[in-house]
Amino acid sequence: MEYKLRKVEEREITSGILKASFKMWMDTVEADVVIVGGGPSGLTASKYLAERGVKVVVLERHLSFGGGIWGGGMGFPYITVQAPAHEILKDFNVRLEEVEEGLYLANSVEVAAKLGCGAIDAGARILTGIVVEDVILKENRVCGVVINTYAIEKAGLHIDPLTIDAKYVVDATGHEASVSNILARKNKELKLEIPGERSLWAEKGENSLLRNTREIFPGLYVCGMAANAVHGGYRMGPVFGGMFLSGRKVADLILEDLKKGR
Ligand code: 48H
Repeated sequence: MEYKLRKVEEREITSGILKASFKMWMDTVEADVVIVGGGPSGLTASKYLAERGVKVVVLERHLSFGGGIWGGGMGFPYITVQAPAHEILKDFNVRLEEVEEGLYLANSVEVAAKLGCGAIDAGARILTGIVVEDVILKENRVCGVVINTYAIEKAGLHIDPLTIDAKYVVDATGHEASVSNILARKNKELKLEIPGERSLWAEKGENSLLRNTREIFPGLYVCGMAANAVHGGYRMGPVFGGMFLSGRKVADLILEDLKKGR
């Protein structure tokens, strides 16, 4: 390797970035599935959909994906995962240590990084710094999302949003269940009651999460912690098996729907 870099002009830098970004955005005005939230459940779902050839876009408000994974439990960088969800982490090449029979530990920083890499390598497009502020609602069906940049939202600027059409939208926004709450709040006639999550009970929270992972309104699925927030399920602390399996379940449900041509 010669330690001498090619000469570069400022206009080459700017035009290169703009060309790639416009091309990417033009290819993002419609998708098969928009997943809102780049946490563990959303990233898991995106990998299993993308590797089956589904056009998936993950929209994440923050500049980094990973949601609540990074910090492990109270900042101690490990998470626990119960069988059989550890098999999902193996698909992402995450290293696991079995601490009790069927109970595994994984490093939270490794999990966050590898979930993102796995999703991207499978073909999912992850857009960070993008907030979903509303949905497109037509003829009693969610048909896409209304987006803005996080910078615009945070600055409180009155700048109109853009949209992405989608056959399915997944609310993977965690404790907030922000997409489902927006739909319920803005469209009272739909009579969607969203109670929010309950206090902590790990076993119950994890089991209800999988039952609660489903289509809650035509075109809108919920997965991950949002599924429990929408249905009044318990929280569970830093055990993540349910999050990964919920992501896998929502991908399987949507694949089934796409096959039926719904
Ligand atoms: C764009 C948005 C928007 C929006 C939110 O919180 P997450 O990690 O979600 P899950 O459900 O995949 O995982 C939950 C898990 O991390 C957790 O919190 C657990 C297990 N808690 C247990 C307990 O007892 O506390 O990720 C959701 C992501 C975040 O990155 C948000 O920034 C993002 O969604 N997000 N992105 N537009 N409107 N709302």
